[in-house]
Amino acid sequence: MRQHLILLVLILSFSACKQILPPEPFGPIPSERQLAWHQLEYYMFVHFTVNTFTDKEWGYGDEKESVFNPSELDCRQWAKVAKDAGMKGIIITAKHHDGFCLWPSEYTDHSVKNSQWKSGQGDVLRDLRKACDEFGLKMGVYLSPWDRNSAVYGTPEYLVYYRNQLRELLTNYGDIFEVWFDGANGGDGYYGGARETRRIDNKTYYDWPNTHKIVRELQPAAVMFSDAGPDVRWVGNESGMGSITNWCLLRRDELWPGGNFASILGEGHEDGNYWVPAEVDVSIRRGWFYHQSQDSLVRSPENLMELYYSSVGRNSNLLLNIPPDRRGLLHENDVKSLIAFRELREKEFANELAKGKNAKASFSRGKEYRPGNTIDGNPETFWTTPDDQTTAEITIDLGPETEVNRILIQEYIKLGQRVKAFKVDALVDGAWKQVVEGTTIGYKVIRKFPAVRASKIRLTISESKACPVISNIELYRAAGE
Ligand code: FUL
Repeated sequence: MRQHLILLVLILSFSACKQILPPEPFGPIPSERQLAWHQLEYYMFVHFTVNTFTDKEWGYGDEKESVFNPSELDCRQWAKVAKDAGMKGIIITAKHHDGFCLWPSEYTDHSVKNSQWKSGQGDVLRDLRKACDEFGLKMGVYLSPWDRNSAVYGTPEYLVYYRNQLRELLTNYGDIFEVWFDGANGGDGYYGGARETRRIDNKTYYDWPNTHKIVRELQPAAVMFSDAGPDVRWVGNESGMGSITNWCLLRRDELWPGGNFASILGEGHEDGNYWVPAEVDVSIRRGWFYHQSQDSLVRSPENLMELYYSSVGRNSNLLLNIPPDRRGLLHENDVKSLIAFRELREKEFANELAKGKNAKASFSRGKEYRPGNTIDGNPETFWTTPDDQTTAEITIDLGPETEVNRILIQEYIKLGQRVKAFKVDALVDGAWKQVVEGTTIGYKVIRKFPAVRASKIRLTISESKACPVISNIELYRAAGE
């Protein structure tokens, strides 16, 4: 009996030794807060302030507080729409460049507390917090560094003011998932009555590292956005276009908010030494703020679907701006379009075709890392190859010929972003036909191709920085070509 036991222990420890280890992470990897952010994918931007009532995009800073007077402001409506639209959170312009605060800041009179709205007793941030909690949404804040109202803007004293406001926002309104630091900076403004032009050196003036410390201290789970991160970067345009080649990596120390880096930010840096993924911010209308003249110029559901492919489909998150109108409500036209976009998206990705099928690979690291892990619906399992194998193919056998025209691919980014080039082929009438050519993958890519009747789909990783680690592949037949 004792001998049997010893034998069993020996066998067990032998097989434990044989267990093949996963690859080591390669290059920079996302932090926990960045991983959580990636999974949000799609959330709402809300631009709302005095501009809504003055019909401007950038307020000068001399607007009377009394102009802010929404007749039916209802953050519940915003949150309900966001939820119904399939969004995961809301980021609000707590303060835009005009300096007007949507919360009753202790540090200025230029806020809702001196407006007509709710006789100065209102607090948009408080209302939004409640609404986000009710609908299970995350909440984020935009606090414009440029302040055209503040008399001290341009002096060191302004930093104290700015940081005090940041502390208020990060202390009094529950959990914040993202803090949005805009890059627009300096120029003419009211500045407490000076009415002049003030220029600042955006590389040094804001002393960003010390502001970042406040966010880490008060909201350790929040990511910080700016042109240059530190956690999330701007995509470099406001038209909704993620870059096809998109590294979640950046040589962050070479960049700063407001610098002239738009052309770099789409692709990121292949050799970046920090994980700083891209966020696509874009408005459902021409302007960021509400203008009645744009009521008929709301993006159509089909156009929003294109934005989805060029953002989420290109390894970026989508921050879609829906500006409340003068009532303080999201306009009917915007709501209609958003909800129809959700329906379109659901239809587009209704029938996943790869799950439960058979997958084979040219190389595999061992059974824990088998090719089937890419189609098991579990984001924590993945297919990978031996360490020295940086090219490989994985083929999904669809069984009977099946029409396909979309592919979704995800790397297991906890181990870094690795793939530099890939292609997709379909086996049509016994011959391989290339349907997609791609570069990077990252958290997620979704690619369209003309519908084919295929019995097999093959993904070839043709270039990778280290052995490829793929967690998910999905195939769809969306309506249309
Ligand atoms: C820009 C700002 O100047 C716009 O007004 C808007 O807030 C946009 C999201 O960022 O830099």
